[in-house]
Amino acid sequence: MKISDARVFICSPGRNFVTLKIYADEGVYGLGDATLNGRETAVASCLTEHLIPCLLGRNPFDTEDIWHYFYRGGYWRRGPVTMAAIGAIDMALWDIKGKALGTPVYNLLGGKSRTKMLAYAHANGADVSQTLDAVEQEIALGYKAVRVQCGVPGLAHAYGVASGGIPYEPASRSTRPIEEVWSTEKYLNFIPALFDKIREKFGFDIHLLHDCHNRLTPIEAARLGKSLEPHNLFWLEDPVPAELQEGFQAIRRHTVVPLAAGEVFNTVYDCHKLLAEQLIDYIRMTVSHGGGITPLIKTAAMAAVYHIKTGCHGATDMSPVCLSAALHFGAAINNFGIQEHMRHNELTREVFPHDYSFKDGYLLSGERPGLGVDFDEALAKKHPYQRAYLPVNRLEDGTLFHW
Ligand code: GCO
Ligand code: MG
Repeated sequence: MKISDARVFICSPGRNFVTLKIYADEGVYGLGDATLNGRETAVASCLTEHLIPCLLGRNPFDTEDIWHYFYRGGYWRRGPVTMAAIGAIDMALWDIKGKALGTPVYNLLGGKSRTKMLAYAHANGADVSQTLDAVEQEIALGYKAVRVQCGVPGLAHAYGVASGGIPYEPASRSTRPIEEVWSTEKYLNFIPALFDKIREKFGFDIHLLHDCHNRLTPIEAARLGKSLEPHNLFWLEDPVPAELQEGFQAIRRHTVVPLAAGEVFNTVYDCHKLLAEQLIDYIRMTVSHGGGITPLIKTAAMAAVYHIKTGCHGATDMSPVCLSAALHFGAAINNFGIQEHMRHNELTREVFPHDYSFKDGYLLSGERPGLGVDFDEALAKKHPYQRAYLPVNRLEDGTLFHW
């Protein structure tokens, strides 16, 4: 079998997606998700200008060698743009393999380690009462795990909070990034009381998660973790920016709150210390930004040595192709932990028809050969790419801060 062609599509059915379609000479094609929120055309150009020309003529079954050819063979290694491009190629090749062999991808990764994957939903509101309602709605939909984010009194915007009843994603289609204003003091004074109210209303049978979105220092994160200990969080996510892996040591010294990190990691070298020193409990890399199924299987194996489970990133900027790949990966590995589930809108679901499904708090990978996702090119064409930006964050005195 040979790769005969590969094409990149950028569409915007409500938000931008970059999709790679690789064609093999026996009429089989595979799909990969190359979306990098706010940097879509950079990945598209990396693929079309640099990687695809070296892919043509290769045997799509050689996923291991092709991955190393692009990772190790490219002198300029790593980085989100390159790794999202390599990740899309790898995903599409596994899709081709599955289709050519007539079996779902999980069968090629070790078969089923479980029948269903625990999923967490998003509940967010501008204030406590809206947030409590949002948690109630997600529980009513069947979720057993809910990530909770809430507006912070005194701040116009808080990370993860929707405005006007729409999901807080996607990035804004403004000419420049929106600027938000942040106060760690206001946030830290507010969050413990929020979780008091949630536990009071919903009890301890529901898993609760919370994302700090990189905004704390290690000692601030330790203080928050300690104050949330009575609430048995499933995890506290991205308490500090993980560029400094050692930054987690101080948090660990002071609190037993489970920690999750890794949605912005692109290779195992972004987290090898976090894993080997047991500084986190869940690794959040996912298939697209983590460079594909091929490296993620190995990262998960390394994590398993240290009792660390997976918790793949699954915001709507992972297209259904990536979510499906994450579910096949999650079905196959032993140390699956949880899967983020931010529901795609109706139009996205039409552009990417798929056979994975949600039932009673769990996601089920489909049974179709390959990844079980298709791409409606004609419909995608009707929704062309529009430049969009993630926000920029400043402190109240104007200092540029992490978003
Ligand atoms: C999450 C993430 C997202 C990111 C988004 C950026 O936990 O799902 O933090 O909300 O901000 O994926 O593109
Ligand atoms: Mg996050």
